[in-house]
Amino acid sequence: MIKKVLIANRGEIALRIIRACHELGLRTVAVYSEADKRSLHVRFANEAVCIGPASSLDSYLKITSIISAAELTNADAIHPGYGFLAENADFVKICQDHDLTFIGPSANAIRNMGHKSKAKETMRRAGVPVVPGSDGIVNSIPEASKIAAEIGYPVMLKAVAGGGGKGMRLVDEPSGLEKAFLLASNEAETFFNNPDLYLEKLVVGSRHIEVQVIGDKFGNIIHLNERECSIQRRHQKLIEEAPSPVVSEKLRATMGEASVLGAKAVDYVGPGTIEYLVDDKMNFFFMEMNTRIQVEHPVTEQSLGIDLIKEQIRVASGERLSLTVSPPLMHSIECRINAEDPEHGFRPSPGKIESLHFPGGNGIRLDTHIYQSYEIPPFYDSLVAKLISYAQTRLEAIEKMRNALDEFVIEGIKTTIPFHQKMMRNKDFIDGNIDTKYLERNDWKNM
Ligand code: MV4
Repeated sequence: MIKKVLIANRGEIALRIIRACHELGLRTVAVYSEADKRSLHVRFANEAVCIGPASSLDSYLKITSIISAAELTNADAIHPGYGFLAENADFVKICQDHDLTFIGPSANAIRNMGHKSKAKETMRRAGVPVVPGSDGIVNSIPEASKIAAEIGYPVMLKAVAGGGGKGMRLVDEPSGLEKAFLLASNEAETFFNNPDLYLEKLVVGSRHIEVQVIGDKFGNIIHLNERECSIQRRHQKLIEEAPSPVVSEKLRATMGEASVLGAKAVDYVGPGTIEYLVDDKMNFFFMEMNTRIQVEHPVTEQSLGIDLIKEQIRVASGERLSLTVSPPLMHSIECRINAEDPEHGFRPSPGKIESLHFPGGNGIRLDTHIYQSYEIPPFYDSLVAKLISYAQTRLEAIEKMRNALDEFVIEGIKTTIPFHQKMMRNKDFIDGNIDTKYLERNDWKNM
């Protein structure tokens, strides 16, 4: 039984988790860096412990400080949120060694899905469609060129320790392979301390569609439909929605069933996401599995009328799944409001919020940690708010989002609100004609 939860995170997700804990009657402990002492997660948790200076490496990523804070406050569980330690298998083991319940999947599941070519092999064996490519690591340039010739160009070289686009290279023809291999391998070594690469065929005209799954400790695993996440910029999602405007009931069932098989293959516990590339013929291919609660979980929640964080805590404490598979009830859209200047290449724009007005009304949800006179520190992620709309139809959800963005006032910093105001009036977005390259091909200012 969990009684007191330490939240090893900051910002909007720390608040989101604190609220869910309090609804469940659980006590909460916030941890914070010196830069976050005026943050709302510190005020709204029952207790708060300062764990170090501003730098993430010395605070939110510092395992010894977080474990000490949990022991000092007698917490019995740790919720990692997303980012930071959420997908660190060593951290899960250390929690277990200290009799702390890690609110998330097993260390094994995290490790298995963190190695991208092992993850792909696990999924392939479970019956999940994967992109044709190498069986595991490609050890040399000659081996890579042999496999590339077999499957046909263009191909992608990807880092096994990668994810999110780093250490990834597109190769159009045989002459480009050697250079791409060396560059990708070097980048992988620099970013992940692991130069190993795998190779696969390029999937063209693709959308990013992901399936939410959730499992309990009794081996029950269900899927909770898909999210469309194709509006991205440099591998950063900007808009997500549920359901996808292009997924039929039949495809939803097929992708859902495949995702459950994949999650079962790693005895998955808690909420997780299976990411797919979906090509122009609606073939879907496994890309990676995220073994955490994701930023965009609210669109699934608002589409189904559920609370994923509460369910995550319940299954971590050993309860049976209480959710069931059901078709989307509502359409929900999320706009990520970042402290960035979209007029200048989305460069970071931290600083003091001088004036603030929140939108509201029927079908609007706002997950945020900001308040008037709050100072956004420059050390962390630029996400300052998630604006979520939900309605019976996609068009109504877009209309509600448009109004909410127009009402939203944040002065003192630049935000991505003007970008979203444009997108919600863009014909291609309204028609659902979007793919992962949309923002590369189109300058948002001219849309
Ligand atoms: C691909 C691909 C096309 N073909 N793999 C990007 C991040 C990483 N998770 C995998 N990524 C891709 N892998 C094959 N075989 C295109 C991408 C990709 C992408 C995927 C999802 C969302 C946005 C993207 C932007 C550029 C490339």
